Amino acid sequence: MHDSVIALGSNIGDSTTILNAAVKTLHKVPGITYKMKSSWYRTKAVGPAQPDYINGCVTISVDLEPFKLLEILLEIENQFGRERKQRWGARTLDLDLLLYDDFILHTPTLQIPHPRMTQRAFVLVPLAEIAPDWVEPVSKRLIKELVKEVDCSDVYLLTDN
Ligand code: PH2
Ligand code: MG
Ligand code: MG
Repeated sequence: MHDSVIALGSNIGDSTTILNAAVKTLHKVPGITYKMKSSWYRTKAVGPAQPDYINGCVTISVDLEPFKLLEILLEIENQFGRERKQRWGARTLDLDLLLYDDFILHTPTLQIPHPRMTQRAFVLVPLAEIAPDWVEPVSKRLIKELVKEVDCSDVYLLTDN
């Protein structure tokens, strides 16, 4: 079994409902054992102008290799009506494979750790809630240390978690 982290995001539709349903879907996938879920956060969009996101993270234990896990994540995104029109554009559901044990993988279709995770407060704030002592293998630094170095002022804990 391998430990992995998935980041979830949505900024089209009833985002909290979509994200909770996506977590339930992940839960049911053979080969995925769901471990912990962060709170949901409302976050200002990074990139082109678009509505605020709801973001969060889950930790899972997996019996699947990284490319198989990626394929499953893309299938679930499609199941929730994901359309790819613009890079970094608005979406009903985004599932990003952030971490997979301490693997470092650079391929055209999959990079682990997620290459921008160490700069993104909308990833690090929820992740620090559930995996503060995970070492990000490229920087070799703890999530709880990395989160101190990003501007978290646009990340708000949702009250109805
Ligand atoms: N995802 C993006 C682009 N910008 N901004 C926020 N706040 N949250 C996201 O999940 C997000 C984003 C592309 O994946
Ligand atoms: Mg993303
Ligand atoms: Mg994505």
